[in-house]
Amino acid sequence: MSTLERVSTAEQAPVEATRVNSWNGWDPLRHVIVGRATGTVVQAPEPAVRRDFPEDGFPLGTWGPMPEEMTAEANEQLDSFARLLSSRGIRVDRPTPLDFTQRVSTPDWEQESMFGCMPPRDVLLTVGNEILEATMSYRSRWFEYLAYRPVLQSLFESDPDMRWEAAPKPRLTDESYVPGFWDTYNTLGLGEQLDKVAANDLVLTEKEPLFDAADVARFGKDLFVQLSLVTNRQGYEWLRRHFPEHRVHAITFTNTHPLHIDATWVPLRPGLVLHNGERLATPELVKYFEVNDWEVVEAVQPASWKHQMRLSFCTPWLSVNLLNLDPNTLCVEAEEVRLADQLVGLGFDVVPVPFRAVAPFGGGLHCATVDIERDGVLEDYFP
Ligand code: DAV
Repeated sequence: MSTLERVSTAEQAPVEATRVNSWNGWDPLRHVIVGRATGTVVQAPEPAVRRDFPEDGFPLGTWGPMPEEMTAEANEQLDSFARLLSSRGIRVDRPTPLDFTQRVSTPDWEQESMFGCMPPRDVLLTVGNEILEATMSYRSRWFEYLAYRPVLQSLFESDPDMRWEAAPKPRLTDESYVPGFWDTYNTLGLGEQLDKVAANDLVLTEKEPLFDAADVARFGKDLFVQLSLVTNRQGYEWLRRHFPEHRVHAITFTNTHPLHIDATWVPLRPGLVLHNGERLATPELVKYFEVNDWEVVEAVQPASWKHQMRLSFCTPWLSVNLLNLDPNTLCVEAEEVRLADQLVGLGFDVVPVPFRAVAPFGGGLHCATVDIERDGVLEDYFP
């Protein structure tokens, strides 16, 4: 049926066909979710996380909406990024914000606030035709999936092959967290902290499976799961059993505050991974890539972030938090000129995107998006 006939005959707008399909981070992008800054709060303290920004009006124990002017600026950059993607023919969906200042509870706990609907990459994991809602491990993020339900519902209605999955909702009782973790951890020296990271002896216990979607890096048949402050071994184990057709690896890096893999070990195209060399990979991981003829390139230092770190819990290494439009084209934060030069030298076309104002809302260009459709099929890049 032609578009014209459809318009003239349909009383209700027909559901436009969509296809959920994405196996890796580099295949040509067709359809994506872009987060929103609207309503984001500096969340109330909870066992898993404590915000402490004494210089910026939110000392430990206080919480509340992000400053209005910061939210507006972040939304401008997110909206113009969404327009840029649309102008390249990529379909863009957006989450529906809730009142994130509201208190939430389950039968086991109450939490004074929620968080927001940036960054979507933390909450949703696309593997092939499946979109999986992560467990999350912060009580403030327990209900965050609700912001994505309108998009997921419409994908479910328009794509008969979409698999819509949710990992078991965690209880998040006090037993899921190491008591007094932050008081102890913050007094340790660098070496002791790194030992704990390597042993994944961090804030989460092994009481139940916990993971954030952004701790999973997708390389076709291989999925790399970073054990972190938000992902425990049980979370890895759940993912391993959930994706029996994949090789699922648990990995760590020398990062004292590991939170998501996508500013550390970043797939750029088949055979090329960008590495934040400040966070060392284990010899086993490096070897796995090398024996399969992958090149591991160390990223140049990030540009200076000066005063742009206000209320941010990310590091300047958001520089490497890139979004591939296809295997040859990368969206790079506009001020990361040296990184852009490095990537051009590696043969990429670079699309500069102003995105600094989004960082305090939880991430960069990769964090702020979730793949819905990329061309391509499941391939084994580590045969
Ligand atoms: O600076 O490594 C990145 C957060 C990505 N979601 C960092 C945090």
